[in-house]
Amino acid sequence: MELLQDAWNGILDLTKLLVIPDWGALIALLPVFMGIVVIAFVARTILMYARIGPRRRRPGRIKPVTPDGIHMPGPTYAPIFAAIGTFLLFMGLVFNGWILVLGLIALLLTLLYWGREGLTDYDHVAHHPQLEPVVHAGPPPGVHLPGPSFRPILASLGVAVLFAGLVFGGWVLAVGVLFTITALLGWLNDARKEYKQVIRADTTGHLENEPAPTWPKAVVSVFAFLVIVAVALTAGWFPPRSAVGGTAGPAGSAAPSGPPADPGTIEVVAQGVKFTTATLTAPADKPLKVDFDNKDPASHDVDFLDAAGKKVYDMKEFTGPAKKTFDVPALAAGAYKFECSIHPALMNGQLTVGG
Ligand SMILES: [Cu+2]
Repeated sequence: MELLQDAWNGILDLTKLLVIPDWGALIALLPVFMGIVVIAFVARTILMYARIGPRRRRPGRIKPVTPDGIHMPGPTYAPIFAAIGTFLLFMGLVFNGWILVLGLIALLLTLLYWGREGLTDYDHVAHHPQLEPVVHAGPPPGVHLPGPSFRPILASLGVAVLFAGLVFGGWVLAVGVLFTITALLGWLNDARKEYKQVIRADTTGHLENEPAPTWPKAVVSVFAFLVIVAVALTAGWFPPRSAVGGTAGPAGSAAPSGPPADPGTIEVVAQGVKFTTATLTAPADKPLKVDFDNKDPASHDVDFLDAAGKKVYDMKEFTGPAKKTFDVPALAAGAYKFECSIHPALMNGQLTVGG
């Protein structure tokens, strides 16, 4: 009797799992169920392909026939090599150092190889007497093509200045924005004129072509001038700017005349995306302060790197013109490098920590 009861309880426990499932646990298993469904689907697809008759699986090879007058370049490994070269180059951009050099060389070699393939192909075609030059008769009737335009070139010039402005800030950015907006508005205006012509053509049946544009000499000259002025202003080449920060600028080099600086304080000035000095000194084994005067309307910082290139001090960058003082933990005696992490190629120098 006892045995029967136990068996019955066992059956009830089992059915309980099915009748009152633990929903939380089931939902947690959902990804597993999804995985099973995907695996089942893939397995079914593989099975289907496996069961297709051999005739359909491997149709007879059709020899491609190129139409008359059309030349197709032969197969080449150049794109694959170029892809490998580009891959190495991008790895180099991430990891820097010798991988970058290797990537550059690899990409250059593969592109040269590709160029050679192209030239071989061209030579092959060039001596082909039957090939006629292709003459474009213009668009077929009923198709309207917009005329040539300098707007895309102007717009890309504007965007180039804009991006330079994003890096260097200040007036360059302002001119870049102005340039880009002007170019885009001009482009929009061209499109509006074109659209009006097409609408008119619907009633008159005659589509007048816009006259070909002349070289935009005036626009390019004005903007070239503005860009030069903006670069000069941002870099602080103009006398007015050094007159504004005047006493601070030259005084930086004549620091001894001011109050004697604490030996543990390092003074750094950034102006025109440059540090005003290439060498700094500091005492060893004592906490330091960095007085950083960022005179630029761009973001800069001052990081210290040891001889191995490891960052031993990482300042938080800030946008000028502004002056901030930072605490730096004590450094051991030795040669260090200081740089702006945003413009390391333009802003760097040697920091000597001596006993
Ligand atoms: Cu910087």
